Amino acid sequence: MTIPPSANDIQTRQTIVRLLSSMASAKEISQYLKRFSQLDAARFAVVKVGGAVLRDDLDSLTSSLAFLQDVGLTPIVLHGAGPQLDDEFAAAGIEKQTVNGLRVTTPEALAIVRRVFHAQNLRLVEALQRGGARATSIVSGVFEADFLDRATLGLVGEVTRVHLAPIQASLQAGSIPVIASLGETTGGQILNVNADFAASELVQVLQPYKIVFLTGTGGLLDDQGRIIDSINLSTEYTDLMNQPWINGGMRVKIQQVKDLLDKLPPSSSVSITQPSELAKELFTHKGSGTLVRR
Ligand code: X2W
Repeated sequence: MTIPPSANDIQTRQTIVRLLSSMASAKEISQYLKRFSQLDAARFAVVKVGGAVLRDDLDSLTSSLAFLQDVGLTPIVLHGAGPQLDDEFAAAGIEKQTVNGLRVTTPEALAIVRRVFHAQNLRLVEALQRGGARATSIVSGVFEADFLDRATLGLVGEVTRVHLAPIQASLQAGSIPVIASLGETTGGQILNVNADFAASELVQVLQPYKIVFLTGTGGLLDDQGRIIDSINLSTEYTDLMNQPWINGGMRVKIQQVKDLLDKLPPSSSVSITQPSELAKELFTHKGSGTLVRR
């Protein structure tokens, strides 16, 4: 197989070839590489990284993303910071309050949200740079937002417009855009935006070839705690949502993925996996984690 010229370090090339050939045939991997390389950079992949992944799996995440850059591909990364916010709220003695999974955000809480998002963003960018990758920190300028429900949720935003210029600039420089899910109103008020919602808005604008959610669990789990390979929403959605073993978090996730896929072309799919499986998900027919189709 041919590795694009950006993988110019012999050792990196050898590692890549070894890693890939252990997952699937060279022919299979080459097909995907070729397909991805022909796409416009902004159409390759949006990877949403949950805060739990940043906390528990930063090394795998960093090497998986750097690996993509080694083979000449630049994913667009959007991250959350949920568990880190929980910790900081607890440390500040602020009680966590959520409505439908969204964090009620007072002005005092927003100060923490901004600080934590900046810190987590920088943590990932610096880890990528230490791992030899190029990465650009983007904590503002992408998500224009409006108050979602000011009376109930306070300083929480829903995205009204996505500005691609900062992302395009990063991609043109061959640098991985690492985006925090903070929004800003036209009046300049910063708002806390749920990272899955922000990812969904970004994906609707970009319509990338691959949409990947990296989570701590590495996929959606069945009643035995095993990862479900694939879900076809058109035939399985109602049945799945009626299962007693589907827990609250998973119900919300399935609902969010369905809402997202409903707004995308019928051929679209969403992959839910873990960082160490990202290359397998992207470059093999079998994939990894859970593939959700419409
Ligand atoms: C989220 C933003 C962080 C997030 C929050 O405050 O927790 C709202 O709920 P994960 O790690 O991707 O869940 N915002 C409004 O979504 O992070």
